[in-house]
Amino acid sequence: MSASPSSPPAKVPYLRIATEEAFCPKEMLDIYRKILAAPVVDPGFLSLMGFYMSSPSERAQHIMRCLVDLDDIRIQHMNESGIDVQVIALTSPGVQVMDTDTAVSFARFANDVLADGIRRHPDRFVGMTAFAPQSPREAAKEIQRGVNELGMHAAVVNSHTHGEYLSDPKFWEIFEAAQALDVPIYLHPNTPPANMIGPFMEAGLDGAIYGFGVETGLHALRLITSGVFDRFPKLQIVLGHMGEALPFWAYRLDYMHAATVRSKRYDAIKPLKKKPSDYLRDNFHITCSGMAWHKAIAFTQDVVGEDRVLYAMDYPYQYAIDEVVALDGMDMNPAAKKKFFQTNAQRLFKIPERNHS
Ligand code: 1DF
Ligand code: MN
Repeated sequence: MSASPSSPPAKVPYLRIATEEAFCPKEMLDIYRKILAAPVVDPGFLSLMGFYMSSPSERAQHIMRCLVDLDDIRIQHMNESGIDVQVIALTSPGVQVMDTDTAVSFARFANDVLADGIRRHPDRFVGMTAFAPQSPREAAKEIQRGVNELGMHAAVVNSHTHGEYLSDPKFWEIFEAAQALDVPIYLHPNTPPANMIGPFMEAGLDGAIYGFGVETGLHALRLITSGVFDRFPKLQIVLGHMGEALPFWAYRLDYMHAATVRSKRYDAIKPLKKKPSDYLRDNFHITCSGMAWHKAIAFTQDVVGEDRVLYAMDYPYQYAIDEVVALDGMDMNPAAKKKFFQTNAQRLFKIPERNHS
């Protein structure tokens, strides 16, 4: 399957840095197979990876081939789609569906595999470190190792872990580590947890079409309302998929948050130092993964500022050369377009000059 372009991407006066790109060590598939064969399986995981790992469809087979490759296939696709640099993360749900011990050790293994790939292609790949929220202490240590020893430029988490959200203070040493290292955390989607997924599944809406966005937007909002950013004011969270729709919600979130605080309706909705939308502007960066849509990009730039909106392809799940061409052609001033494709990513992920291909 190829992303048949109407015309190939042209030479452009900016680098194209794609910031939500996935990989999967083939060893992770062995662990996933065991989890999928257990008597009780998380329904979202079964729906997502149960599908990709067993479907004979051309799309699933193609995605599986691309996911496990950190060499020729990936570089060829990057060349064909005009992507100069991929910022790569362990694919969702990563280690978060594993038991604690397996998750802790496999996060290390996966980070080593990615670091090896980056060593082979230092001009083309930038890495995010995976970690196991199941053990916040080990997670913080692995983020430190990933950044300090493996040269990773961010950390990645795939939304909930066994139904738990990082708004719970028991996870906050993860944020403490990221803030201290000055690396962003990419809050990537996962399928909704078991106690939420039913009505999504029966309608076939639990995956990337909608359930991902509802689950991950909820997670980001929980971070805001729980006071994570009052406690860690420098922390930067990256959201894909145009901010999982939160920019569109900004006005109502501000109004209803203030009204709810005033009426003391919920213990969980407490006064914050700033409005919810202020945290979106100060503590989030937003990528357009899966949303190659100029109007949505322009709206988001308007809400959070053009320094905080970045390009992402979501390779290999949305390997679409036409979308690169469409985004190159956006009616956006050249300075803003270069920020979007290149310089915002270079600044946020601290991508060095050597990555210029
Ligand atoms: C899908 C989409 C799968 C995204 C992903 O990881 C993923 C999909 C398993 O289409 O099933 O990262 N995405 O971010 O949109
Ligand atoms: Mn993705």
